[in-house]
Amino acid sequence: MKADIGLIGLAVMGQNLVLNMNDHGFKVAVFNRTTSVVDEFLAGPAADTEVVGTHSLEELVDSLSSPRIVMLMVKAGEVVDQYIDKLVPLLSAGDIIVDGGNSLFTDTNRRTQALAAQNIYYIGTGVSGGEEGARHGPSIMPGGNPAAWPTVKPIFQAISAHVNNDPCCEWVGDNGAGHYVKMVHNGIEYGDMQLICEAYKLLSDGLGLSADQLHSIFADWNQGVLSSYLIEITAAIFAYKDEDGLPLVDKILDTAGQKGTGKWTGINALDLGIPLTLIGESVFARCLSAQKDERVKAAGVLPKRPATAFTGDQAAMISAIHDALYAAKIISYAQGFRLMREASKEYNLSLNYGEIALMWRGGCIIRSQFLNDIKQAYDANPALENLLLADFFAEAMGKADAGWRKAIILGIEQGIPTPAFSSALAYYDGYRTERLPANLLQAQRDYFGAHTYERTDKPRGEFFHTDWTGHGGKTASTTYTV
Ligand code: NBP
Repeated sequence: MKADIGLIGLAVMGQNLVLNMNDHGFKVAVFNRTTSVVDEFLAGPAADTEVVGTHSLEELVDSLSSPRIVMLMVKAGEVVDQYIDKLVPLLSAGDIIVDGGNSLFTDTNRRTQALAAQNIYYIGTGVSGGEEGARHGPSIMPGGNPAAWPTVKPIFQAISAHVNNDPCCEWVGDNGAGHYVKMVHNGIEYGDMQLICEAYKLLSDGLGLSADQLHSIFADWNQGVLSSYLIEITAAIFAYKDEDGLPLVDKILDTAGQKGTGKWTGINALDLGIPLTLIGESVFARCLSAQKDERVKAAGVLPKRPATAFTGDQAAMISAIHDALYAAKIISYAQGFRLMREASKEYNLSLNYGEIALMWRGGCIIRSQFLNDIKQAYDANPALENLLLADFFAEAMGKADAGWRKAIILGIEQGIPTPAFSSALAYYDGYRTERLPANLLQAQRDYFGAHTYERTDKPRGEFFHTDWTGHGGKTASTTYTV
């Protein structure tokens, strides 16, 4: 019997997805560039399964039932193009190539269109949940050529995570939509992690709490509105002791790595002109952490941070830090969904925000209770401009406001950096300000560059230029928005 699907790339994600598919009754043929990995996989984790090993792409393609589905789980970038070039001559019209790696959505746009012209259907799908998710149920975000979806759907929805029997996998949209949504998911993941790290630093350095105390606080927070996979693993990390009985987290070097999806999200937000400040700060916070040697040097050169020990009500401050984390998290998702709204318009992705929240509710790294609230907000109003305008979130922001500010003040007083908490607050305060100081900014632009301005006492769209110095010209610059 021929295999239902072929998978190329037997690293951690590929191997676990194959075993997951096998568990759900699908017959999978596998290939890997280093073919010894195929043999090791069959002799090891895939022993006693239906998995078929192959040692060439020809053999892989021949082993598949028609229409053939070949899924790539390889390093994103050129490697994907190289495999596509090798596979196309071996495939027939109507066959399907799926890229499950973290590809840039513009690459997926290009590949979907180029392959459609050759009658090969292409799907670019986000797969989230890491090793554990891939093995037992990831969140899967497919987009690309919709003609391929009915063939792939039974496999993907069977192996994905489920919440209340709903699969965390639904068709996201055309072309690079799946990879776009996965990119924003990863950006939000950067934000969630940075927010937790800022809460950690305020609790440990600001309030002087131990890892065991932090474990209890995060375990407690995991029972409430912050309940999520990342809070859960954070609680577990604080409880984990090294061989000498001391918390392992204290011995880990403070230099963060990154693979690029957070940066892509930030770049795209700049391209689309959408404030995505929290994710941006989270990417930059990782960059600053990576400058370890320079920071150590600066710590010796610059004045020490203010040594004001906390003397207030500790329980109240812990609660304030909780509120800061919750409010800033709402801002992060509001910004992320606002970005997707713009992208949906700009790239014709027809994104369904409620479905996206549903897909992220289980299986993936940012899975949380909170995504139910987002789903409900979009169910109530699919055209919602910004999550902050939904009653539920507007009310939540009102309740968290005071604590959020107190937590940031603690950081400011003690010199503990809270870039994500603070930039989120700046966005919030800006978003609900009717009159920002951009009137002055427009005056400056008109003063030095004759860039013109609109007036509060004239209709929108009418532009004025003033000769501010009395010796400027009357010619205005062209008015356009970048
Ligand atoms: P890696 O991203 O480490 O990729 C390893 C695979 O790529 C191996 O099969 C390797 O073959 C193959 N490969 C490389 Br590297 N260079 C190649 C080349 N020049 N030609 C052919 N094959 C090449 O594996 P992963 O962590 O399992 O991730 C797979 C994809 O899924 C990536 O796009 C990743 O970003 C994405 N992803 C990863 C995670 C995660 O938690 N790890 C989560 C979600 C998505 P070899 O064995 O011959 O070297």
